Amino acid sequence: MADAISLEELLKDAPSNWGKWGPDDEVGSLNYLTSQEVLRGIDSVSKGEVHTLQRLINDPKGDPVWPGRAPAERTMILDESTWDSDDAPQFPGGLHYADDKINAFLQGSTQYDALGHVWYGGKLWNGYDARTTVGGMDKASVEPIAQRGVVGRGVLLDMARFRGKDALDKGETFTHEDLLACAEQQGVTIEKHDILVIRTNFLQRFFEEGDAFYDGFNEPGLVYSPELVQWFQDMEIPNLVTDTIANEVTTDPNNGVALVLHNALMRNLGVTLTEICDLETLAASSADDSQYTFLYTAAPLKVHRATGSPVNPIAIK
Ligand code: UVW
Repeated sequence: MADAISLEELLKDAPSNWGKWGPDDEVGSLNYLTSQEVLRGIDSVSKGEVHTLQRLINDPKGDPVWPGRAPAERTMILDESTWDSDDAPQFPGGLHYADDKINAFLQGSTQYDALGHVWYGGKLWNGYDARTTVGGMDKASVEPIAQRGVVGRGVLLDMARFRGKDALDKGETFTHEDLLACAEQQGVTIEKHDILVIRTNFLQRFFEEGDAFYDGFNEPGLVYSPELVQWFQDMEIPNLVTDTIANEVTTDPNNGVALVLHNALMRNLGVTLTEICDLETLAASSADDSQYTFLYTAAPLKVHRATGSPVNPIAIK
C-alpha cells in the first residue's frame, strides 16, 4: 500500500456543491429529492410489497459497529418484578407496566450520517467551520435531514449477486462502472436523482467470520476515483445506502487514505450516507421478480445537534 497522502491534497481538484443551495444549506444533495422525485418513486410501486431495511438493534447475533463504538445497551427499568416490591408505585386500578431505556451510539446501527459527520481541513459540508461541531453539531447535523425526510426512487444494485457470490470478500472493491454493469445485468437503468441501494451481503461474512473479516479497515465497497465522484455529481445522486458499516472500502487500497468517499461524496457533494442496512429480503424479492426499483422512504429520528440517527428505511415495490 502506498503512503497515505492528505485528503486535502487528494481531493484538491474534486467537484464540490458548496454554496449550490445557498450559504445556510444543511441537507445537500437531498435537495434533488423534489416532490417530482417522490412521484417518480411512487411510479415504481406496483405490488404494494413492503421491505423494512433496518437491522435489529440488540440482535442476539451481535451488532456490527465501527471501531471505538459499542453495541447499544437496553436496560429494563420496570417489569413485573418491580411491581412485586413493597415500594413499587401504586396506580389506581392496579396498573402495571414495563419500561426500558437504551444507551446507544447514534451511529451504532442502521443509520443516517449527518452531512457534518466527517471533514478535513477544518471545514464541513458547505464550508461550515469544524468548530461548529464542538459540544454538538450547530451546523449540518442530522436534524434538518430528519425534518425533511428522505423519499424518492430507490434502485437496488446487488453487487454480490452480480459477482456471482453469496457475499463480497474482505476489501473487495467496485466502481461506478461496476454499478452500471450490475444495473445492466439486472435490466434496470440508473436514472438521475436515484437513491442507490448497494448490497454486498457484508453482514453474512461479518457474522460468520467476526474480527477475521472486519477489523475496521477493509470492508468491501466502492473505491474512490475522480471519475466515480464526477459520476455521482453528474447523476445528482442524493443518497447512498449500503449494508456495510462505512459504505466504502474503508481504507483506500490505492492511496492508504481512510474514508475518502465519506469526504468526496458527503463533505464535498452533500450526498447523504445510510449505513448498515439489512437488504436481504429486498434482494431476494428483486432476484425473484426482477424488479429492482421501488419507492424508498426514510425518516431518521429528530435528534437535536446529532451527528447521525438510527433509522428504519422502507422500500415499497
Ligand atoms: C465514520 O465515518 C467514522 O463512521 P461511519 O462509517 O459510521 O460513517
